[in-house]
Amino acid sequence: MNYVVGDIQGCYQGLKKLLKTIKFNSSKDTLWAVGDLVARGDDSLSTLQLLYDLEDNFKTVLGNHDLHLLSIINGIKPAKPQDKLESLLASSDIERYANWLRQFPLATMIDQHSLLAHAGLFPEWSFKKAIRLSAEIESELQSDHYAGFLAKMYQDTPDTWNNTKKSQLRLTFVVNALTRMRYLNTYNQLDFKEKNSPLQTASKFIPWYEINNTHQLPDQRIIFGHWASLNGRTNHPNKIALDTGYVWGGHLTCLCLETKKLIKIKE
Ligand SMILES: [Mn+2]
Repeated sequence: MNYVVGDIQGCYQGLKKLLKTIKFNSSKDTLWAVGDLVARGDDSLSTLQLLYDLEDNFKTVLGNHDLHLLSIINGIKPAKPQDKLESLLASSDIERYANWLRQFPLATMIDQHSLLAHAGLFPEWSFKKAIRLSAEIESELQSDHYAGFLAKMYQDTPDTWNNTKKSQLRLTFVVNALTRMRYLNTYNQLDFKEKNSPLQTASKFIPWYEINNTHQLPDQRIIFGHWASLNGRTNHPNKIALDTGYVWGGHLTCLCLETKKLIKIKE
């Protein structure tokens, strides 16, 4: 079976409980994650240990917190106390985890019809385009100069997509769209200030998944995390939100690709 789990964020006990609930068989099943494996939860170190030990039976896309961890490890960003990363950062295995994490993509196909990306799919992109753009980031992250790439990545602009510009700014937009996006305005500009659910938000902010993507085919679906305040609701059956805020006292949600069932656990 293939299972896709929402944002784990260092919630080791929750992850263990989920794997037990779905009777996860680490020699037969594959666990996919939407990213944000670490940060804010109680035990990011044990979480990474468990996932790392699943070897080829675990796959993920990277989220903003995962990239942030790589930046902390490389001295680009300070660790925030609320991320609770102290024991992970102090671990003698931290370099091994960093080198493991930076092999993962920002967007990937998990079956013929399903795209996985932490924040979602920018509405002007096809699935193929997202995969191609993710590959541009992968080659940066997997290079020897990846810390230099991370150092230049932190900014909110450009907020519009410019297809032709081959530059660091183009890569910054790709990272932001795939790992941080929630709302756009009517000009398809990314907005990073608003984090609430659409029910509590002014209508000038449009959730990315409400914008018609003319490239998305009827049989294609997008699976994403990152947005806990959605609590799994998009009202679009082919845009599947799996972050249901376990780390904030909500549920850890998991989709079984074969049975299409959602499994939810609570602390
Ligand atoms: Mn996130």
